[in-house]
Amino acid sequence: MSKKPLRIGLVGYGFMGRTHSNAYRQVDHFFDVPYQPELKAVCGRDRAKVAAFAERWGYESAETDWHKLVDRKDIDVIDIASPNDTHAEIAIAAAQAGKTVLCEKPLGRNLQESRAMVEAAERAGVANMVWYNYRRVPAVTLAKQLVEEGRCGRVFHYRAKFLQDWTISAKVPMDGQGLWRLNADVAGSGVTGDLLAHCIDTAIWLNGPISEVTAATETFVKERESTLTGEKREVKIDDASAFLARFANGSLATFEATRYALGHKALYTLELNGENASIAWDLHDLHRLQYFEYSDDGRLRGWRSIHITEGEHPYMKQWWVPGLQIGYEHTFIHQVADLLQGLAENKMRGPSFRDALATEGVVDAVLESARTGQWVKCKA
Ligand code: SOE
Repeated sequence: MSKKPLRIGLVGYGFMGRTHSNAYRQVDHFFDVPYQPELKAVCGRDRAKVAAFAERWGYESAETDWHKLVDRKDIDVIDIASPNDTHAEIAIAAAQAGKTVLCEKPLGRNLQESRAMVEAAERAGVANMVWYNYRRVPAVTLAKQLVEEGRCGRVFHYRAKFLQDWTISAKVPMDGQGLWRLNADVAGSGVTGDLLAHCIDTAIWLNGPISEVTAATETFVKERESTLTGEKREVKIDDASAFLARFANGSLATFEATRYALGHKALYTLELNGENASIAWDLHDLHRLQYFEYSDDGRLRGWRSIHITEGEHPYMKQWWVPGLQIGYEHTFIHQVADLLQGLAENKMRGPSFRDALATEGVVDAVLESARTGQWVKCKA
């Protein structure tokens, strides 16, 4: 039976453009989805690069002006995978044009942009989703199921960190592909919006709203050369960010992110400690979930290291046979599978723009607290 097409218009051909494109191409090989994604067009500023990307990934056409993409009648979904300073304008125009809007994280560069995006999507009544992909690591989805089943009981602690080391050298320039993350005008913030946003999204999903924070940030390298002008520019992003938080459920949390933790490339770890059970996960070992339950027979009680490859585990029935693991790119495929199912049932799976706004509220509070040295209440 032929499936209904879902015609995709992607903006951006960098790292995230590749992860999304791969997901659209792979999803129906593994998941029994109600729509068939059709790669209609990819849009980017550099004509030669966007044409090469279209050719490689099988997009039917390439555009260099996103306005044209949004105006096209043969496109159902605008997927924004371009740098953060483009998110709000494109998302708002796409919503007004009645498209389904997907956006890479973070939602906007700041709370104001993010609020405008939520308002535009909700006013237009269009389906929307943000690519916080780590929710869909099967081990993390299992953690969510365990929490929802009430296995942990009252939660006392949440702990998360996201450590990288790629900007330690003062010679790393800013601006241009990938390096726009070091320019606050483009990115909005540094590791708070880029890395801690992931930790915050998962934390809220697993443990509920965060009510207040107290934070410290640091910029270790104060000037970097711009690849665009060749001149030195002041670095205005936070290179490192750490905060304490209180959740609405009364639990206490610590969060840390940096790009200066030598030896760590993408060490995202999380841990939740409840009165009956604890859960821990590590992106460098993403196919395992660590679980400790007090009700186990005392003689055998200890941390279980669960290899998440069984058919009973979230998403895993669709993949290989037990014992064989999957990886990073699959999280995006899972997100597309959930997107297609949600659209068919008119019941979108999160994170929605509004869910992502809650994360932006925490990011904003962290940055304000780092500036003022005060505890700050989170508001979205
Ligand atoms: C930064 O290096 C980065 O690519 C983030 O922008 C992504 O969101 C994260 O998943 C991996 O690291």
